[in-house]
Amino acid sequence: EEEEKPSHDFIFLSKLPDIFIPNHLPLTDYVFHKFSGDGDGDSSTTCIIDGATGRILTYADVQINMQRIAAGIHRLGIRHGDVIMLLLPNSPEFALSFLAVAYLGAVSTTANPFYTQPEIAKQAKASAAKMIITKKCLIDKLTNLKHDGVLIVCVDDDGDGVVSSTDDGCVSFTELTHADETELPKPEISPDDTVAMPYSSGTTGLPKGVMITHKGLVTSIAQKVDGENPNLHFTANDVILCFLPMFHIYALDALMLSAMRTGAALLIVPRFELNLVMELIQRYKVTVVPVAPPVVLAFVKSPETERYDLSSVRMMLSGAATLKKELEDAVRLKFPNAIFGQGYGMTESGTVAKSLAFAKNPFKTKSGACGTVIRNAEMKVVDTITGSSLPRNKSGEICVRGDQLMKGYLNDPEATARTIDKDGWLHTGDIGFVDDDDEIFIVDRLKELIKFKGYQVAPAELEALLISHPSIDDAAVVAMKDEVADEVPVAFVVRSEGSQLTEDDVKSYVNKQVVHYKRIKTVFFIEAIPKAVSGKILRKDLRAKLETECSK
Ligand code: 4UW
Repeated sequence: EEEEKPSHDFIFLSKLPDIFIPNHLPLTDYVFHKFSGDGDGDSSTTCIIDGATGRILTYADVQINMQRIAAGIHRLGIRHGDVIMLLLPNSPEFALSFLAVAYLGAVSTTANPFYTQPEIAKQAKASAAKMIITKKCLIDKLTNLKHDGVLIVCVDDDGDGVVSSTDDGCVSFTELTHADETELPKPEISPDDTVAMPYSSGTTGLPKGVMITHKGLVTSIAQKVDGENPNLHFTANDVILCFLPMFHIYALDALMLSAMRTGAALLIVPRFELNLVMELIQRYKVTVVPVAPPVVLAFVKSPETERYDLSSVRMMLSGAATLKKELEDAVRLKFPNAIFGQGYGMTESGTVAKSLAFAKNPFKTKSGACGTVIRNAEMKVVDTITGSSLPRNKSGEICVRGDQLMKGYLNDPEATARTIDKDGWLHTGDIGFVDDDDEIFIVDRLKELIKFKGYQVAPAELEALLISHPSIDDAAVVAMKDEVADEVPVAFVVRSEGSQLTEDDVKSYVNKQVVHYKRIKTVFFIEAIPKAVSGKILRKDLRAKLETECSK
């Protein structure tokens, strides 16, 4: 007997109408359109405030620097489609480099400056980076790459603009900013060219290069900040705080580029330090504070919030990880003048959802929701077993479709096909539902990904390291719940016969090879890793084991 199937998908849309998105434009033309011939922007307004030094760059400064750096990079042999790694902490140089690479039609692969030497080498090699733009204090981690012929550009640590002689074989960043922009004819760029290539493990496996195109990024920005009634209402009067890492899609797309599109000022801070951040909010009358859940916790727990004038803040947005409802309710009390809401996104898909509380004409929203699907996009929720689409209030895998999606993973068509199906739906690996008011609630994660304070930890990467140890026969890594970090990686290890390997041996072997948030917290020795016949690790069983047997 034939099963009864719904004849159509249940598709969810934004409550805001679709708009025209000029995604035929190269990214930098789109971002600075306000400041071009036919725009109404004032180029003498502030674009970037360097929180570390107080230095200010206007929109005119940023655009001329972008063009000069592009000319400088071109002069060093970089061409359309070449990959440049940005290995920089949050700084004006990060923003300028990203824009210059985009302007040239080249590709930025962004990496965490805290990565260890092997982590950097892996990404540089996989992405075939021809140049790395970095800081003096990080070049020791690049020695091998330099020997392999990768060009290293170094931002001077003193930042005084003096061209320092480069006895270390690196090009000085100042040499780029002093290049002649008239030397470079305006490069031809196609909307489908890759412009950004952050690394993400997606729903499974090792970190992969996520090819984000000009069209994709323009679409994602427009979905948030364009239109008569923008979903995320940034204006030229806003001062937007940016301590979230700019190498990650959240800050890159939803903060840096979205701020520039609207003519707002971006206050760049190298790292999150609560008192410094509150001091900056007070000094620069910050209006928008984008956060991740651990930062919300820091604000809520701090007895010192009273000592600062935080009344300028009108908007606080959280994203990148699950925010508990109690925490959201508590932080609202600390910022009574601010609208609080969430965004939900993914490296591969840009922003998926944004709270409509941030719209120019806002909607009422509920605490705990991570937003409503952005405009000019479609969302559906599918049954994880049958794949059929589900109606409101039923949980399943969240899928999204639209021009904002990545083009695919670099050199990995299989992983691309697993993530974006033949009908163009990107499968997020997140479990959630859409309620009667179009608000999305994420309730679980189907994919392997572990998120430590919103940072990605790919179990497969740690498993590969563990198995490379001569006394380890097999291993599996899963997330354990943690009060502060939300999730931490823990390992199940099968020792080889006769081995006396200890928990400390395992931890010190892995942990010196990885950035701090990938460090294994606890090791459990077991007889065998539970696996399906296909060989797939049964992570659910291990997570269940954690909750029952392993609570030590
Ligand atoms: N609630 C629960 C959330 C949430 C969440 C993300 O590291 P990635 O690949 O990417 C990000 C991107 C975050 C982001 C937030 C807001 C925004 O506007 C934007 O624009 C680009 C981006 O974190 O990790 C993706 C995974 O992180 C989880 C979820 O599992 C998702 O698939 N995640 N936001 N509000 N979980």
